[in-house]
Amino acid sequence: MLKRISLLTSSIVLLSFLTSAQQAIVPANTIRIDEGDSKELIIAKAAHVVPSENQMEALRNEFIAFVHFGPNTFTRLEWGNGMEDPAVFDLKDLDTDQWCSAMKAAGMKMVILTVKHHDGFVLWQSRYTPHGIMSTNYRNGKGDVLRELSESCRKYGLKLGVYLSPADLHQIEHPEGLYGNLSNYSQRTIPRQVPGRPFSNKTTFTFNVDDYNEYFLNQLFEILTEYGEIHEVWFDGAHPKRKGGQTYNYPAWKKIIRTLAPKAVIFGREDIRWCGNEAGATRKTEWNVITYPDDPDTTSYFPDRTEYDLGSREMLYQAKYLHYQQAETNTSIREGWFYRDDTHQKVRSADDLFDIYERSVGGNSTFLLNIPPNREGRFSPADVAALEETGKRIRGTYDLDLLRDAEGPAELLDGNPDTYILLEEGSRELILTLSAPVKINRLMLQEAIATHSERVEAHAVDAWIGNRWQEIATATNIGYKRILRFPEVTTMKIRLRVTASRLDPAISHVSAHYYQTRPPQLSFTRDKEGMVTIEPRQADFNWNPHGENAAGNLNAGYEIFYTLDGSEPTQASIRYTQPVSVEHNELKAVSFTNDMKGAVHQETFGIIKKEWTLLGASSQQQRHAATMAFDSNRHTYWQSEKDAVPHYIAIDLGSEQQLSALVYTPQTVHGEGMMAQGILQVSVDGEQWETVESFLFGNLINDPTPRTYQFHQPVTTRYIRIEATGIAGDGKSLAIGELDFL
Ligand code: FUL
Repeated sequence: MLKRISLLTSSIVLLSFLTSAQQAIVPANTIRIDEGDSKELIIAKAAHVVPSENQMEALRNEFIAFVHFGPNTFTRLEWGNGMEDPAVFDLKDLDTDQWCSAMKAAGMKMVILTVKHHDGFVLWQSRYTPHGIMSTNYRNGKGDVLRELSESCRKYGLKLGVYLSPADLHQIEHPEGLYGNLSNYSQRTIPRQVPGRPFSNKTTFTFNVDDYNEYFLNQLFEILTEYGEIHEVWFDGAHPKRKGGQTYNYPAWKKIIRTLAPKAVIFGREDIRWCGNEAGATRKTEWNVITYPDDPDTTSYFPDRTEYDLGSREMLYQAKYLHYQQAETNTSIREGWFYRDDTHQKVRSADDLFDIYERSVGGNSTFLLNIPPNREGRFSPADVAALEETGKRIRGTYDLDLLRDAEGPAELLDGNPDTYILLEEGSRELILTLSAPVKINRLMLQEAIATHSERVEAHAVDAWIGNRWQEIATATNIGYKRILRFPEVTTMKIRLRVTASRLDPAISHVSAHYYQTRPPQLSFTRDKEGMVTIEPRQADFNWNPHGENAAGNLNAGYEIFYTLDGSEPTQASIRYTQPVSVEHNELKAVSFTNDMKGAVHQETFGIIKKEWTLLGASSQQQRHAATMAFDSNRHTYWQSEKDAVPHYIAIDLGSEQQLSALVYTPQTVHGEGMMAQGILQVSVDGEQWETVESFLFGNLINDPTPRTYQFHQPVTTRYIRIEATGIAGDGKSLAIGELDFL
């Protein structure tokens, strides 16, 4: 039987329909598992774990912006070292209105600014350090990016969040730096008063903390009290370096945030978790009710959760605490988190962004997309165009509900997330009937998670076609939102079947939509002989980013065209029929469905590796031979023996070549052996080596995508040697998925 329930009557009705296992359980953000709890009771408890009000608000934002800006924008590095001269931040103009207008056009609801990245440089007028915008020429040292952005946010109706990096290389490296300086813990008043710079907010706090925690708390006080309401505080788990056994006094940080920013959710701690990758992938089943070994309300330990089966029944059975902690799917619109240039740095297409939007927002997660401003203080035109087009497609698809005139339970169709239908065991089906046929290829489903948690474990949708029900889509959980994608059907009747559930699920929304399917996105693979295969993009991430509704089956009847001279491919270019031989030039390809053009995919290939031979390597592990570093297969990799330093590889290219850049592809199987730093040597005889370049790659552990290092000037050589001088996370062995030279 269906239960029609509105919010007002829900608690009364609820009580009368609860089974005995459920009766004792009160919905809460965290529920403890007690010794001896049966599996059934654990699942019943999980089905009562609900988001807090702030978490619910954050879920409803759906699509939000990240802005990485700072010295790295000017040095073109992913990670700075903390000892940059502040003058490198050579900002002359800043147009935060332009950022906000582009975000609004994309349909974003909030922006999170990196007010301090790992290099420790601050983008606001902090009282507590000179290492920041106050020591640059921008507005004669009086500039404040957070101030300008907060004003633009008010103007454009966007919420504001702050990223304040706990890792702080300036405070680590500077002789008087506070990070890990082994200072004593003592009672300190926050904020510390600075003569001539009074605060208008007179709240004070006293905490027992050391120098770095005091510094961090003072800065939190500034950014949470002087820039209007802050809606998210983002604590990055990444640490390029640590020092002095520095620990973080998280209970104090939390106290300050909860007091001064009562509407803020905290990322990287109990409210919001990292989805586990920086590639824009969401798990096929993304549960937000997850497990903790300690009470998340009092613990300070929040490790990154990268398990694929997070929140599964098997995981829940091991729990000590069950907690609602939603995933944020964070990725960048450009290669890397900071702006580098408009020529080499790839920008995601609207096809790609819309696809990530559907998989993340429609996969029980929030889409946090980074758009890094350029050195003119603006979003580059390509980024703006992609944002505008993505917003247009989201509105074009989801603003129109094709079931708006359907007959069926009003609670599902009224657009009110607080009304829902409770599906009891034995009748977990819903039918929606239209008076005229509609063409659809998307379905959006929501559960009433604020009151009933996430309960659906599996579901299927049927359409009435040719006088019978035909299954058109299946998926696992729903939670806050599930978007189902399927080949288009024309129908007058839709049926939702919940096929597995944790207690009775409360469905609050069903709508149907139509998206004009685009020609497929493409991918390239090149073999050792230099032959490139072009095909529709498959999951390039082992989390199967396309989920069960793989994009592949949505596309039919497309053609692929390509160019090798750098020009934009059209239907007049060469049609792709079989693998193409690509020397070291740029391949651009695009797919067309009739006259509709897909997103251009491009890649600059390095010299062909057919003639390469190994001259020598420091060591190699079993099954990970040094030759795997250049076998044109990024799934195999060279791994050196631990501590066999220096780790190096020397290669004979077979003939003299002119090289202008090195491309390092890390292995992606595990986080070990990332080449954070190295030198490049050349030789005339393969024996005597001369160093010609040294390179630095940041953020490889969280984002193990290929890195390109452009040489200061081209080198002509037959023999090349690469030596790692630094491994990420102080690793002891080196791994190389693939090496290429452009
Ligand atoms: C990572 C950082 O190391 C990157 O630089 C970036 O800020 C990203 C959002 O998080 O872990």
